[in-house]
Amino acid sequence: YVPDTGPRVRVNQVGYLPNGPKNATVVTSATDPLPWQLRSAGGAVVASGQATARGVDPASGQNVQSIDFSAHHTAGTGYTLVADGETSHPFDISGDLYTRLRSDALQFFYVQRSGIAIDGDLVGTEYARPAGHLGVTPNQGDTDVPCQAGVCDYRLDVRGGWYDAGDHGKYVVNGGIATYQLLSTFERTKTAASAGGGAALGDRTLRVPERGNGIPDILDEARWELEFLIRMQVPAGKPLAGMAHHKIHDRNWTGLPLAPEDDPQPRELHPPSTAATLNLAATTAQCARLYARYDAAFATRCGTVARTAYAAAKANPAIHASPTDATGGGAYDDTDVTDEFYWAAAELYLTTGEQAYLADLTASPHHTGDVFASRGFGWQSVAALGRLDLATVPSGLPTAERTRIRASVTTAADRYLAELRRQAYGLPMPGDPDSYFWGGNSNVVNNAIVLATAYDLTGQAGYRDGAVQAMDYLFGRNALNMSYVTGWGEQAARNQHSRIFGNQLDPSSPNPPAGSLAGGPNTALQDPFASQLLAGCAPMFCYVDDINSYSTNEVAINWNSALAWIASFLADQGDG
Ligand code: 9MR
Repeated sequence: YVPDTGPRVRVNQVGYLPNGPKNATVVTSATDPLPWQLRSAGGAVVASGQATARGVDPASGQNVQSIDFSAHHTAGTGYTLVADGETSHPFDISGDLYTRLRSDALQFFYVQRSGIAIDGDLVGTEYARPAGHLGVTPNQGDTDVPCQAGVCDYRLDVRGGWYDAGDHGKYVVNGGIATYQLLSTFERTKTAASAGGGAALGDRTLRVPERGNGIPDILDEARWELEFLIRMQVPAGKPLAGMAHHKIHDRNWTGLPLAPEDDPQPRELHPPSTAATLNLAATTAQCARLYARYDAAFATRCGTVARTAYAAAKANPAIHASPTDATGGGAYDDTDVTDEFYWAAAELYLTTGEQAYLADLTASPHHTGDVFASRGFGWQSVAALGRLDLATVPSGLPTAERTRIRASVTTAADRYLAELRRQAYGLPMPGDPDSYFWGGNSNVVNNAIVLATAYDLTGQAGYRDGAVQAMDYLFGRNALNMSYVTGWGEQAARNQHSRIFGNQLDPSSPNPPAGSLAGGPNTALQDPFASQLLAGCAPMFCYVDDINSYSTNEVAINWNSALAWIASFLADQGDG
């Protein structure tokens, strides 16, 4: 299988910020440096220079050269880059490049909502649908859901929240990191100089039904999930009270497409887990500090849940989800919850200032450990979430501690910058096969978030440029010449695996909305479609924009939450 990858000059198909870095990659057989030309929409040569030969790039298997045209600052649309007889896809140079990405990336969450009708007047009639999983036939949930056999003797109302990804499951550990990243997107606007106080993320910036209620829309969106996460807590008086059920999903896997309201499967609560409980504690602790000025009663409720969940996790520190519990939904298993404990203690400390939480986080191995792996962080390794908040959220941390914690962020950012310079395609991730895994695009973004946070902390332009340049890879500067964000770039992913967005299989079903991030290349080829089609692929080629390939081409809330965070950062950079 040889995909059509179009012109051999690979650019960020969305474009470049006028004063930002501008890099491209040429696939070529030439080993001597190639001349390049930047052309305006009218075809005039506006800049030219010589590429740098990079040899064979291990991640793609291609002989490549890189082009740096950062010195050209003039805004315009329809630029192309020409080298080796090839003309790139067109792109813009503009300070407004990412303004709309901020809301597009967040829009995904509204369309993924469970338990509420999606309003076509807000997001387009193709996305309008009745509420899913409110107990209306043929649905069998989520208002009165029993446990799996033998797990509990009660039923819970666990309506609401977001569908996790292309399936109809709802998982507390993945809801946790996604909620964290939305809340962090908002909190950053209060702490980072370049966010200008956050006016761009207010009430009426998103197309959500709550717009105009006096509360920033991103908090309304995050609350939709927080209310669900809180419902997953084991009620007082029951065994393991205060813990959170790990997940709720269908008894059996369903086919696709399948609109949520048409899902006939029985829904089941799966056992509580320590990891889920700590995700609940961490996000409700964030909630308690961020909603206080908008809805004091809700903030207080969150604070109570955070404390009870954290206490329950400490009393039950090793109840782990089973790796084999993966029928009808994903396992999201994890046997090391030291990072979840660190993250939850950090959030509780930042919210309450209480010494007991500081003592717990100080005693954690992650307190002084390096929490920034080269392959980024994700739902299973969340220590970085705590570390980033300890570095950025105002607190009573002793000065020396804060200095050390902030230095750990810039040290990691320095490593990601070095990696990005090593990579011929400019991404802040290593080029070995193991660095291309299920959902890895979000880990690329998460490393960009560390770079962006280093910029927020220091004001050093090199970190901002690194974060900006990392996005080039996602928007088309890659071996497939493909943007992984729907609606963004000439050649973009649009057939992501999803039961809701099934256009490839049923023309009456929509494609994912603009701003939806695909999981990305995965060398493990963990679905039958990809393993048959892509066997033997070089890492960057282990991806296909086909709805059947769930292990390379799914949408997911934890991937779009990373995109939403970095999109908001990018939008704030204006003509950076
Ligand atoms: O994102 C998850 C990835 O890290 C795991 O390797 C993979 C297999 O367990 O599962 C991914 O999460 C999926 C979940 O299990 C079910 N809903 C869809 C998620 C995205 O593909």
